[in-house]
Amino acid sequence: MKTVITFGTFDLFHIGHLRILERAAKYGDKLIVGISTDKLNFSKKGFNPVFPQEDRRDIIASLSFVDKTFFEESLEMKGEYIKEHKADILVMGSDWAGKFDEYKSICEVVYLPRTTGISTTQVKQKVIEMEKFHFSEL
Ligand code: C2G
Repeated sequence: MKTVITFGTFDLFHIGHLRILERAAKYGDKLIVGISTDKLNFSKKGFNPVFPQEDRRDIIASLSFVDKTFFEESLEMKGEYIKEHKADILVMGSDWAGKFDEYKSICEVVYLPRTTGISTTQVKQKVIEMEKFHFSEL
């Protein structure tokens, strides 16, 4: 019985998010997802996610292959979360490659390639451009 843990903001849930969670689930028998809180996002990016943490958590928790969710309050607490949830494998996207190697002493650490051509930032930009086009047509 292997437990996989992964972390993310998962704002404006999109196909890249779905794909990494699907692939993470295949590394074990149980998938646990830490959802970055609004406060953590504000502290690391300087702005709040579009969707509040409870909504982001509920969307992830509704996926059939996600067994458990919790709020990730701090990036530095990863080791504690890994131990608390008895995770055997930490899976993260390749944008974090090498960043969590220190946890190799307590679990396996796997970085998976990101899905190309999509990100929350790109979705936001696309909506802004579509809005501009829409209003210029009026
Ligand atoms: N992801 C992906 N492909 C994309 C976009 C994202 O595989 N096109 C992956 C990221 O690599 C990450 C996960 O989806 O593993 C969640 O991405 P974000 O919501 O952007 O997460 P982030 O804000 O980077 O928070 O402790 C780490 C943080 O909680 C990660």
